[in-house]
Amino acid sequence: MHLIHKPDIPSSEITDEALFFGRRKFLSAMGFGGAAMAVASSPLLACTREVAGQGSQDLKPNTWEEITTYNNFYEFGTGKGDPSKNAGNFRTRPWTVEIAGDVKKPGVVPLEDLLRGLPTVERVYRHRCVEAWSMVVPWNGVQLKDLIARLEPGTNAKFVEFTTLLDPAQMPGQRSRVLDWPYVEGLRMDEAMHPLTMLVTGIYGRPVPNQNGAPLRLVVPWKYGFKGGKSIVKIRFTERQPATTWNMAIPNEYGFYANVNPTVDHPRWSQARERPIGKLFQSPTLMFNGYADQVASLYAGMDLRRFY
Ligand SMILES: Nc1nc2c(c(=O)[nH]1)N[C@H]1C(S)=C(S)[C@@H](COP(=O)(O)O)O[C@H]1N2
Ligand SMILES: [Mo]
Repeated sequence: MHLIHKPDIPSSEITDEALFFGRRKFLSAMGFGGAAMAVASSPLLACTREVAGQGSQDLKPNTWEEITTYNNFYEFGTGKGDPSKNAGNFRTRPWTVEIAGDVKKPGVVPLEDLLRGLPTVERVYRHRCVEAWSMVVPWNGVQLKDLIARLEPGTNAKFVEFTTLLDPAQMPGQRSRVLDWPYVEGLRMDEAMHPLTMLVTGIYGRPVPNQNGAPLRLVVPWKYGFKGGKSIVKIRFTERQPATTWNMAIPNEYGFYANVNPTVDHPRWSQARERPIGKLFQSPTLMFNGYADQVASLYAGMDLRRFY
């Protein structure tokens, strides 16, 4: 039953995102740990848009249509079109997040209060699924590190666990046992504190659509997409590495780290190349999804064939 998680056929939908680009003007390019990162300002949305990735990569965002109709969100079905079809009535307000574990400020917090006052960012990141397809997405949200700093984890907090919603009444996929529900993901504390790691609440300046993980999801651009848990209801600080859903389901295929690595094949397919959604041709996959300059140091001394 887990064989569903595999590369599939190309999508050929290409629509026009000129409207989005028309709103923004690139002002400058600046270094962000050595990689290409451009900053633009938008008079309409009054926010700063940063583009992060390796210079050799195409960082032109996919269309709204592509980003919101080609999804993995097994709670709403295993087909790429299922989440956009089945998540329409999913209720994401009101929403609370439980803060738990080794942290100074535990409790159940309304989402608005949790994020209130944190600096918002708009980041264009490459998004690479373990199934060897990729997209470029303009995410809106906050840096996870800013929230963590406010919550004040204790010194024994070595990992952060993210638990997502369990609600079979609203999530038809949870009525089948395709995965162990709820979907859980986790990061090491230094990964969680990395400035690239985001808690996402929007895409293209609009609220994040249900199928993309409303109202709150994780985005870690140097890791395979499955690390980015959708519809988060609990954030727990812990000393032990959390048991994460795909890693528990099929440990030899899905590691805890899940760093994008073209030299470590998935046991059932190569990870050397990827299929950019909306493009005709495959492209080579880059180490850490193009974010090696920023994140390789987090894994210095680790055997990345063992810790995949
Ligand atoms: N709760 C939950 N989060 C999830 C998933 C899921 O099935 N359930 N799928 C993951 C996978 S495999 C990927 S590739 C990304 C897809 O995000 P997207 O649909 O916004 O591109 O979400 C991840 N987060
Ligand atoms: Mo994925």
